[in-house]
Amino acid sequence: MKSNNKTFTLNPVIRSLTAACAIGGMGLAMPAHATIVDVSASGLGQNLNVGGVRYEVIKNEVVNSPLNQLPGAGPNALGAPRGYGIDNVFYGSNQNDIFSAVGGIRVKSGSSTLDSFNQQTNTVNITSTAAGTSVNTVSPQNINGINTSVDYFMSATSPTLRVFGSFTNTTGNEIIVDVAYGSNLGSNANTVLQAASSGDAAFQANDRWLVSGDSTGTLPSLTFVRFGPNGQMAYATPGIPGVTSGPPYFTNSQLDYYADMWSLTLAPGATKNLMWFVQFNDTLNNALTGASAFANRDSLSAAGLLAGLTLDQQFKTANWALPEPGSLALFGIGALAAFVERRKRRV
Ligand SMILES: [Ca+2]
Ligand SMILES: [Ca+2]
Ligand SMILES: [Ca+2]
Repeated sequence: MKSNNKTFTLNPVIRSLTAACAIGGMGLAMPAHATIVDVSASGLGQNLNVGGVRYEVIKNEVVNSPLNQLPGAGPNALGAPRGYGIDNVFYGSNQNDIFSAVGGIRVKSGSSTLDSFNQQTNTVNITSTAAGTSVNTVSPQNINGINTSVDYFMSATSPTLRVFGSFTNTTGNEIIVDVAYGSNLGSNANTVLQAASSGDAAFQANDRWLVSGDSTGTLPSLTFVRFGPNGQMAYATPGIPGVTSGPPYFTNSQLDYYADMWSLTLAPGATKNLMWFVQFNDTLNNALTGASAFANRDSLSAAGLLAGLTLDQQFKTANWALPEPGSLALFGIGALAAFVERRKRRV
């Protein structure tokens, strides 16, 4: 399967599926480039090269530490099953693996345990456009009453990954949902916090993004984008790259953990989303230049990083605030705003 200038590596089962579609011919109503692919834990996973980044072995049950060590998640990998995510990421001239899996979440509602998200039916939907490649949930996982999905968008125009989690309360009661997101970095004991959005290289809870690096210069700089201006912040950050983390969250002292925790209050039937980004850069300077894309939702839109998201999805994203009134046109809703204004005047 070829699409634009991106390379797909599909496992054999999917290759035959794709071939069957092609043989099926023009009558098929399948959207261009959309493919349902296998992400079963026992399968080979999916490999994608997009935007200069290689995302490798995307499948269920690959995300482990640090999320498996958080309170309520069980003591270790044996007691707490792994979750869906991207096992290996490669970027830049040095092709070392950047993570021990990234892009996974754990979810807890009420007094339940903090459970790993895995793709139900062991499938995701891969769609490619000029903007990038989407890897989307096909069937949400019901985690203790919360229908949960995790979608990725890999930009074709910058080395940037978007992770988009969606949470819908399927119960008849208001629920408080805890979401844990993070990764164990491949920079290990050499992890350093290089920069943060506040302009220093020190962590505060209101730093919207962090840049981590590798003191040996081997691995790229990683920009972890946590939330937008006026968006909902994490209520706890058990793991900060380059800052020693340990008790009460973790047994051992670690420099290479990134972990944020979010709390969402969901009315019956309500949906809220959380959106994070990871950007890969060869140098700290490039990371700082690249961070301008994360200034606000307008800059995200201009950088093509909201591609594929509906307005409804954008409006329900708790950690990125609604666009400023002056920028509504950028989101294609100027007409809607005018309509709302007219209604207001009529009342
Ligand atoms: Ca890995
Ligand atoms: Ca590590
Ligand atoms: Ca700071």
